[in-house]
This record gives sequence, structure tokens and C-alpha cells, in this order.
Amino acid sequence: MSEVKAKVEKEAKVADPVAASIDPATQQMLRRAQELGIDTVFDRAVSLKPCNIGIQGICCKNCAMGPCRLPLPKSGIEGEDTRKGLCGATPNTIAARNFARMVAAGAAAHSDHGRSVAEVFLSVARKENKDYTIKDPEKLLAIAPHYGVATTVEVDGETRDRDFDEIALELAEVALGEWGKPEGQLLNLKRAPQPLYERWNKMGECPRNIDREIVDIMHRTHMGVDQDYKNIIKQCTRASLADGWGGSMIATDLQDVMFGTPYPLQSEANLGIMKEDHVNIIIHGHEPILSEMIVAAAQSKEMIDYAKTIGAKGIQLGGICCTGNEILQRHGVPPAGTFLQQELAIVTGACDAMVVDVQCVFQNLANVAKCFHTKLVTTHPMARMEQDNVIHIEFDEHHAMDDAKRIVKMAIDNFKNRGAEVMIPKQKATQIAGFSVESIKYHLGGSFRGDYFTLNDNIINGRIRGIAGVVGCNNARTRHNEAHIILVKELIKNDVIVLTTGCNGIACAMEGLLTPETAGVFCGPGLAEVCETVGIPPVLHLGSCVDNSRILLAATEVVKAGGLGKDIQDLPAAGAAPEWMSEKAISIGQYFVASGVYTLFGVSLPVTGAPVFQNYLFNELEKIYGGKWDLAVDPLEMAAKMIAHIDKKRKALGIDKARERVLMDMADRQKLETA
Ligand code: BF8
Repeated sequence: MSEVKAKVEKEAKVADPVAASIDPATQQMLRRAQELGIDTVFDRAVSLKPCNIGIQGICCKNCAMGPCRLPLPKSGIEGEDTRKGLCGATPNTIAARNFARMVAAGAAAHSDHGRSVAEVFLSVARKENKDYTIKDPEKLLAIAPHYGVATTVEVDGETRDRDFDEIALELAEVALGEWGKPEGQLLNLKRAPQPLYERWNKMGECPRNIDREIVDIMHRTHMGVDQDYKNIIKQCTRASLADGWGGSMIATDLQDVMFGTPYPLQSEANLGIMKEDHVNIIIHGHEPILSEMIVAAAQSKEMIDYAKTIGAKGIQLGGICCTGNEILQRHGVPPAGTFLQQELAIVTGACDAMVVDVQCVFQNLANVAKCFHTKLVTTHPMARMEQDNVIHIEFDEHHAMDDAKRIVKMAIDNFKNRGAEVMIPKQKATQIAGFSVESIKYHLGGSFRGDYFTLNDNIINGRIRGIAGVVGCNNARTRHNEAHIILVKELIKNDVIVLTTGCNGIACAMEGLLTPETAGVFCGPGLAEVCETVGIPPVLHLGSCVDNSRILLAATEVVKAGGLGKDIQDLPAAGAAPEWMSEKAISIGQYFVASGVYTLFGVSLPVTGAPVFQNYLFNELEKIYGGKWDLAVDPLEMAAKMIAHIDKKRKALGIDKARERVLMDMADRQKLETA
């Protein structure tokens, strides 16, 4: 190495592994990457600082007279805020427009995922597709009425079951119609508690169709259109509801119908799931259309036998990001890591292929893959990479299994090309994942009395203080997984049961929080007792980020079970995304707020440069929706705010006093409701 190069490398800013992540496997692989001279997101976060104006949400680049940047004066605003862009746009308008465009992008990403699923489902219903089937006909029949699809017919005055294939076809057509129907409103909105639906309807905020609400945001935030931040936020609500109660909910529904509704299963998590003597295939991205087929191909005898012929003991699949969560929930395939660990899976030197589709995929994967034997395969027509070492195999649902086998075979053939220096961290943790609205119901009451009564009873009697939804990404601007784990541990310590999705779910799994045994170690006595009795972990993994729709429906089930108010906003519940980074998270945040949930984000929010707009989100929205936004960088402060909110709701319900621990019956719950 030349002296100059050595000097440059010495002076290059790299991340301190311990400061970058709480996870020993991540620290080890980051050190390894640095030894090999490979930069990762952690190093880039040290050398590249975020724009101080963009981070406050007050840079407008929606026309070529700008970008107009309106930083908050260091001394703050005294008196009238006179900042304005060339057209006169105020900081409120600029921050609201930027915020709305994040909602649009997030809602588009989730909903387009849902559209792909609906299209595949239509091809299944039309019997045009040999590789995908309907694995959960019961779920199909259960959801059909929500889409206005009858499951029975009247024949000669008699009610008879309708032909199943006919129901499936009508459901597919109606579901796909939700993206572009010319009139009406989204059908799933009526699955919300009635007062919530009625409020949206009265305010004129029910989404008309999914695509339209996203297009509306892009129009409205064009230069010179909507200049009232309150009106822009109304549109954010429509588009975000079109995500949570629309595209995401349809994705979850139809994925369950085609691939099976998740039920609890055991698996593992972290980079240590990779095996030196196996062909390792990492699946990364979001849409289970691809990953379901790769799982089926990799588990086929043909492929396993082929792997053995080249000297491997078998095929080890692993997931990264939400596609990892999808195949975890339904097949027990272990996640190899969260969003921030994607480059590190390749740095092990044991990743024979990384297969990606859409969303949360680093372009730098191609540069890291170049340093190893790893085949990096893009599969989606919408998501290609410019680097020449990337292989594109376009995945087509009409010959899905053939495509999947081609990819798996490529990984197997690549096994022999591994370099000598493979380094797989040892760390992996056991987890119980695979929860869903349906499986929680079953777990809480068994097949005889399956329902949410048990949960409500234990919230009312105080064993469980409340419910938290903790979700979302990692963000390289904060220490990997630290806020996730501190927050979740603090919540369960205070008897708050946690529902998780996305990268928070993977982070909790890596920390060993997704086992029933965890309850005795980390939970307060009330929650521990419930978890031990029922046999569930205190943190329930509900899947990927589109599966946040499961949290909405679980909250609705809690309302229905009685005793805790009539609306989601009445529940002793709160939501958080402590390490968010994605535009999808903003869409999720807005639909939770608009559904009545107090929702806290960590890291930073691009609204702080517009204090009036920020105050609107953080305070005023509560009067409209019952939910509101908040920001807390410190996870302990975040937990304290969530718990204070939960206690406020308990007080409003009259269940804040210590109660005798009795099993409530329906009459008791009704008394409480009328109290
Ligand atoms: O949809 S939590 S980093 S993987 S965006 Fe991405 Fe965020 Fe992870 Fe999944 Ni969700």
C-alpha cells in the first residue's frame, strides 16, 4: 500500500463500532468491513452530515426559483414570523408540503405493494397461475363481507353457500378496484370502530380511492396550489388512511389468503443464523410475492439435493427488512438482521446470493458485493441498480417457480466461489413470532373462548397497564437498535404489552425479547403473570410494515371486546417509531394519529423549523382526531410520555385505581362503559 493511500485511509472518518450499534454481531462485522477497507452506512453517517435546514423541513425545492431555504434564526422567532420563499410560501406551507410528499411516497410504496399482491390474487382467482394458490380459504370467507362480497346466495327461499371460486373472483376484482374506482370511498374504512369511521366521514376525509389520494397530494403540493397547512394535513389524512386502512390492509388480507395467516412459530434472529457449510441466500426487500416462491424453491428436494452435490450441507435462507418478516411470520425463516445490517450480511463472506425486490435496499450493496463472491440479484422491474456486477432476473408471477429456481440454483453454483475468509458472527437469538389478529384471539382464549376479552379483562384489572405499538426502522443517525430496545424494555417493565412490526420486531428478536420466558426477566409483575399464564411473549411480532394494518384491527378488536371505551382514541394505548427513517413511517404515523393514537417518533421530525405547523401536529390534531404527533429523541423520555398518556386514558375510563383481580363478565364491562 502506498504511503499516500495509507495516510488517506488513516484520516478517513470511520464509525466507532460500539458507538454505532448495541449489537455485538453488528459491531464485529463493522470492524471486519473497516479492516477490509469497505465502507458501510455506519461510516458514511460519520463522514456525511445531514443538511441542517432540510432536517427542519423548511427547504422548498418544488420549483426552479428555489430551492428556498428558511432556517429558523438561532435566537428563535420573536414576534411575527416573516420568513417566506420567493413565491411567498411560509415555513408552515413549506414544511406541510414536504411532510405531505413524504406521506404520498410512503402511502404509494405500501399501496403499490398491495396492488402487486391484488394482481397476483386476481390471476389466482382466474386460475391463470399455477404457482400461487389460496392457502387460507377461511380467511377469504371472513374478509369477503368487508369488501361487499356475499358468501351466501338465496335459492328458492333458502340460504346456500356461494360457489367459492365465484367469491374469490369477485373479491379479487373488488379489491383491485380500490386503487382506481371512480366514485365512493374505500370499503375497509368501515372495519374501524363506528365513531371513528363516522368522524372521518363527517370531516370529508374518507379516501375516495388509493391512487387518487396520492396523486392529489402531488398536485396540491405543486408550486402555487394549496397554501394552508391545515388543509394540506387533511389531505395527508386521506392519503395515509388510503395506506393503513386501504393498500396495506388489502396487502395483509390477500397475503394471508394466498400464503396463510400467521400463527406462532419458533425461529431465530441475527447474522449468526447464516451457516458456513450451507448455501446462504439472503432475501431482502418487501413483497412476499417473490420471497414465498424463493422459500418454496429452496425447500424443494430438487434444490436441496442439488446443493448437496456441490458439497453444501443444505440451503440456509435468511431475511433482511420486511420481506424477512413476511417469511418469518409464515415459514419461520430467520431474519439475518435489520435494515442497517444489510451490507454486513455480505461482509460475512458467506452470502452466496442476496436477492432484493423493492424498498429499503441500499445501492451500496452492489459495491460491497463487488468485494466478495456474492451474487446480487435484483428482481423487480421498478428497482434496478446501475452497477455492472448486479444481475437482474425479472420476477414474473406467471412463471414464478421457474424464476425462483433459477435464482436458487445460481446461489448454489456460487457456493464454490467463496473466498477463504468467511467470518459469521456467533450471535443469534431464539424468538417466537407469527402473531396476527386471529392468532392473538386464539391464544388469549383458546378455540372455545377465543377473543380479546382476556386482554381487556387484564387491562381493566390493571395487570396490563396498556398497549403500545412500537414499530419502524433503524436510522444510521442514531445507535443501531438502542432506542428500540431501551423503549421496549421500559414499556414491558411498566406492564405495557408491546405489539411490534418492521425492523423493531427484528431488533426485539435479536435481543431475545420475543420469547415467553422473557416475561419473567424484563416485565413488571402484572404483565409477567399474564404472559406466563397464557404462554405469550410480552412483545408480539405482527409482521412487516404493511402489517401495521394488523395493529389497527387488533385495536378495533379491543374496542369491540368492551370495557375500554367506544373508539381507538379511548384505549390506554400509544404508538412509537423510535428509529424511523423511511417516508413510509410518516404515512404510518399519520394514519395512526388520524385513527386516534398518540404517536411518538424518535431521531428528528422535519417540522421543527415551522413551529406553528409543528404545534398543529403535536397539539391541535388531538382535538380533531383524538391522536397526535410527538417527538422524543431519548427513548426513556419516549416511554415516560407513552406511559403518562396510557395512565391519562386509564383515568378517563375510570380504571386507574387498583382493582380487585376478578375476571370481568360482559355485564361488568357494560357497567364500566356506562359509568
Ligand atoms: O417497511 S421498518 S427500515 S424494512 S421502512 Fe424499511 Fe423501516 Fe425496516 Fe420495512 Ni418498514
